[in-house]
Amino acid sequence: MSTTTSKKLNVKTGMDTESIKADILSHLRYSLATDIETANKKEFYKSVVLSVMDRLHDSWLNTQKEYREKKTKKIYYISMEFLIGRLLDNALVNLNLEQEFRDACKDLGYDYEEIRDIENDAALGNGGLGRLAACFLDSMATLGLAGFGYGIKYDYGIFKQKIHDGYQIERPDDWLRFGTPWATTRPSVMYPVRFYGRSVPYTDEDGHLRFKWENTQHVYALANDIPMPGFRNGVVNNLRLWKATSPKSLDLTSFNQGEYINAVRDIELHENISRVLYPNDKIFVGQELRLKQEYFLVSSTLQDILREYKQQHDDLRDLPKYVAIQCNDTHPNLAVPDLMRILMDEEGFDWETSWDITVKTLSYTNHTVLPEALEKWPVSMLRNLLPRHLQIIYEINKRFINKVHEHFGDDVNRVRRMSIISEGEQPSVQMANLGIVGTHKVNGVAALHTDLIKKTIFRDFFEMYPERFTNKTNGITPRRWLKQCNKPLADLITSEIGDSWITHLSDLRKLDDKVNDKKFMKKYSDIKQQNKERLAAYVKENYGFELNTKAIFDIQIKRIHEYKRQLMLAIYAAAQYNYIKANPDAPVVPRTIIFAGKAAPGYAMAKMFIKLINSISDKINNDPDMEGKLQCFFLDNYSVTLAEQLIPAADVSEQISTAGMEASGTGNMKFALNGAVTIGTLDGANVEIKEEVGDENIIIFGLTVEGVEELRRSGYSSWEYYNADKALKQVIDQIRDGFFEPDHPSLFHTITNSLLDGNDYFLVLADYPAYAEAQKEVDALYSKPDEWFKVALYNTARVGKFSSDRTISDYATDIWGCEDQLNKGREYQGS
Ligand code: CGF
Repeated sequence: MSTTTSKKLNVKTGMDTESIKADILSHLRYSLATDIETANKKEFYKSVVLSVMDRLHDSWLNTQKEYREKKTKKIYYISMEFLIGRLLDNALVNLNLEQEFRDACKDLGYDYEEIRDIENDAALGNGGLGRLAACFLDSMATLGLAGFGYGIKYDYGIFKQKIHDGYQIERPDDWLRFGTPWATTRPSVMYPVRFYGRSVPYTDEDGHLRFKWENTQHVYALANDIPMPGFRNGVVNNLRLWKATSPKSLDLTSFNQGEYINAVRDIELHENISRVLYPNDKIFVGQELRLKQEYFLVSSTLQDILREYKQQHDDLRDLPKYVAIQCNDTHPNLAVPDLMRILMDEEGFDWETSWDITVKTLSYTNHTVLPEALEKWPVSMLRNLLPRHLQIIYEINKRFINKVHEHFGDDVNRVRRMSIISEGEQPSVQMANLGIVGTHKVNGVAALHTDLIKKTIFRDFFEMYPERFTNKTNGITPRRWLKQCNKPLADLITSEIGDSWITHLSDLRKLDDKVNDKKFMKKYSDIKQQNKERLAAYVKENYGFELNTKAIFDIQIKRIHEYKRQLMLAIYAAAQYNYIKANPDAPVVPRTIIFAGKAAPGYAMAKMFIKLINSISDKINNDPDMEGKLQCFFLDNYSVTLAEQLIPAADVSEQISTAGMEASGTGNMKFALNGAVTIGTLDGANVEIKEEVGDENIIIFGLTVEGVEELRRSGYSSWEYYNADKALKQVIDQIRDGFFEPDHPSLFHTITNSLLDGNDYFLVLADYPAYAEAQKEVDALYSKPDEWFKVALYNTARVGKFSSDRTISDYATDIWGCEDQLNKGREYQGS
């Protein structure tokens, strides 16, 4: 199958090595004006990607055409974050062209791995929320759903983290410095996004009171499209990322010198909207630029959706039949008033009709119960920036409060809790409340989390609208998180049970039978060892550290946050150090503890944790008594690409959040799939992982959600725990007294104060004794390799539920009303 797509470039979209080579050479010459003799690696990488794009374009266009012709219901996933990482491997895996491209690179004198490593991660996200969105795009395409991502093309993604003298330093992530060959700019798809102005009442021809949003300022949103191929099914969906551009280009003749400079500066200001991703995870900061970004995303996306809709359908009242819009967290929840505004002010519908369409079309995902993460925009800011929207929000609230009265009677406190507008000194719009009232489905991201939101933060709403609440346990794409990142394991599995698991992850259950197959188990454990060695080589090359590959690789990678309790693992590392020092001849199971993760730049405590981990690491790694027994490292600049190296090499997965605080987690799923044993609390999706793998195959410790509540209620005193556990007390004293930082003995007082005088809100001390016991269980199990690898294999075999294909099928069925699109024969069935 080789068709000529562009005569000028003489590019052929053949699937064989020879035509791929021809295309790479052709792109070097005709797209990049260089040649194989003079090109550098970056240019070679670019022409490789352009050659991949050639092979995607036909399917990309055909997929869209098919959706149009069949009037397929479209799913729009709106998210401020898409943490897509690198795309080359993923595209080649999904196109089934890995070998051909490898061979082509080799024949042209390049090593594929080296070329792949040229690609900057598209790090347009903070963590779980953005990575989830990326996994969902992969699954929607793989399941053949007409699913489109909508986000922002930030010039700067999540900051680059450097460690200097043990401290986190942030550097801009200039990922677009040399452009990205994956994105196609579409000058024909550009929309004005309006801000400021005022809402002006008028009476229409039928005598109805209506409103116009006037005197606005605007910027343009310009579409940049990135193809999202499904796994070997010919489907290519689209991720549309908006870039802010100025309303008009400069007319040089009309400016004198001063005006010219000001005008250029204005362009800068407009374009600032898509300049940088906010690096805050789970903390609401409330800056106007962020609000602008959110509306910029919502407004451009809704304009795009409705323009497309109108090209295919006549009646906007059918919108919910053909369109489902999922808001990823509250960030896109301005879609509620914006869709209302468009339907009423621009399309002339009355309130009731507009409301009916809006609620039925939209749905919203909640990702956290942490109150500090919930968005509350000051009314004053909205009044200035989006006056018409604020007016609509007030009207929504008025009508809603009437309903609350009808439903619950005159319960003033309840009304206050449920109101979309909070009262107080600075009244604000509670975006979660707006999302619940203005959409037809609200979902949590793990069973426990969904139960919690029903019982706690959204309890009143659940009592009023029980049918709106639903659980959709998160998932991960098996393509990236097994097939791609752990090729040796993927190949072994395929050789044993075939490759249907790639799209039907539950088929991995067939591996259950292999636990008694010695030959297989040998191969399985060898692969873990190989992966550890691969990681060691990577860490040596990139960080200069020497990992002990005979040790347990014990890994905690995630954002640095007090509730995730990196501190607990750091205390454990220090306690092990003390133990080895005090018992130099005692046998120990060697451990290599690895941390990675970024702290929000303004989160002082999290940044102090990083420094502490580095100080403890220095102490351990520089002490000859620890050799062969204990190591501890903090790897800087955690990214999707680094995760792809770390996860396949992990023996132990640290999932140790305070129960009730981690909504789901998705790293926990990736580790388990790759055969790491979880040490964790009964929090988030750990609960469901335990159900799937079996109690014997996961190491659970510590307080449950109820235990946490009970302990807090009955009067927790961290001092008691401190005094009761000698090893724990010793470490806390050392941290407090400067043992790990002799030149600045009081450096870590903020940490020890929060643990003791601050009464340890995250219950590190309360859980520590159980954690230390659980770590002993890890040691004991690891000392019996046969047992260990059985447990590991049960993890690989039994976590099929956590495929994002399952998650997306659940959304399609229960929220988006497009289950008919599933299993349309487009999906890959395995060879
Ligand atoms: O979303 C998170 C993640 N850290 O971004 N929250 N947010 N926002 C949760 O904390 C995780 O538990 C969850 O897995 C993830 C995706 O739903």
